[in-house]
Amino acid sequence: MRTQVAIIGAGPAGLLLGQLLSRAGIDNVILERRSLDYVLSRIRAGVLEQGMVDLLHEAGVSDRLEREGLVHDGFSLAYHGALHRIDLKGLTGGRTVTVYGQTEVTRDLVEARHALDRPTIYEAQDVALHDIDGTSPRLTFTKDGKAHELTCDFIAGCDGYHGISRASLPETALQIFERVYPFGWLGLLVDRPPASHELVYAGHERGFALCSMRSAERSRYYIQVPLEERVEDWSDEAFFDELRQRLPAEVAEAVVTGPSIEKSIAPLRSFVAEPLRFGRLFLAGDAAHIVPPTGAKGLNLAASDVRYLFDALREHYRDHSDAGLDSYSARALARVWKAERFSWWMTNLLHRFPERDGFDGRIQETEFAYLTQSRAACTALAENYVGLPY
Ligand code: RFL
Ligand code: PHB
Repeated sequence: MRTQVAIIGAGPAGLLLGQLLSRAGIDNVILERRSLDYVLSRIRAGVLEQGMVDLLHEAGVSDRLEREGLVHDGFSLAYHGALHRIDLKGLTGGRTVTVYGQTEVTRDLVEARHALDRPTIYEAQDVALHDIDGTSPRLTFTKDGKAHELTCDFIAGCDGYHGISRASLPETALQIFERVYPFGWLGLLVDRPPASHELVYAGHERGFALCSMRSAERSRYYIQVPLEERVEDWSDEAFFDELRQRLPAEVAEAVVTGPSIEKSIAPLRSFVAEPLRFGRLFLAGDAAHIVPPTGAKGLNLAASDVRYLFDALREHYRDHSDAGLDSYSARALARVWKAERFSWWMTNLLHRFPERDGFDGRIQETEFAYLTQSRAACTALAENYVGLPY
């Protein structure tokens, strides 16, 4: 088998890159380790920046998003019971975010790929990368017990944090920057109307809590939990009890409980591997970087990487210029690091850190007080939350 761009991973990064390439007439094949059902059932992020919405539009996959996505003009921060609204639209000259689940983005991209009849090989096992330094890199894999080989011009490593692309590189080729946080988020999805029509991010002495949503009838809630916690030990009642204790009274009273349809724990991590290019392999999305979910940036960063990588590949094939490929890593990383900084900052603002002392606590309180009193501070928060320009 031969293609122009071999994409590893059918998450949002791989599917979006595939869609943009296919529409530009650039041949591509996606290899995915999991089954289609598994890919479509993953519950993850929910907030899209305008830049990502625009890119989905350019990729021709925004019809349902435009119908069903909820445009949010602002969100609230709560701290020890006090609520403070961040007017995203007012503070950023009219910019907003759109609440639309990653699961839906993935479904739209899978359907669009199917409509274009482009190949995705699901349940591709033992994917291995070869000759990434040469002009004709190859991937080998097995499918249904049979060995296959895929030759290509370029490999896009869109296979997430636990993928094979980054792991195939010699350790000396990479510089790793990492921060592991001593807690995770326990998330719960429920078919009940959200507690508030906008998101509420709450800092509390019992720990962080977040009220989010997927639609007017489906809510997504998160609470900070210690890393050792097991999801089996959290009944829905215990979850809602803890959630309410961390929210301001008016929000807590509006939480409508119900049986969970999904419940899982995600650890929090900041991570960047540099650079994003090795010969003919390009890393994009979670394969190269992770942010804690507090700033709602993980999915959006996958989209901005894909924006830069797609432009670079199109330039290569259409304009016969490699300038974009040569600058891909530096361009993408410049934006990645700004989102890393913001996500780290917002995580620090709102979480309870077990090892922290009184000084740290006062600094956190003061950071929140400053936000409630300074339009400049809120503007800095808002411009990062809606997404810095590509
Ligand atoms: P993905 O979505 O992880 O997709 C990677 C795909 O690659 C496949 N794969 C392989 N395929 C072939 N061969 C191999 N050896 C392979 N190894 C892996 C995987 O099966 C998968 O299909 O990465 P991508 O496309 O870069 O997209 C990034 C986003 O998914 C991610 O940034 C966000 O979802 C992060 N994230 C969240 N971000 C938010 O902004 N808000 C959230 O609430 C939020 N919650 C989450 C999250 C990530 C989580 N992870 C990674 C476990 C919750 C979780 C649990
Ligand atoms: C979500 O709805 O899953 C969500 C929203 C905002 C975040 C993180 C997750 O910051």
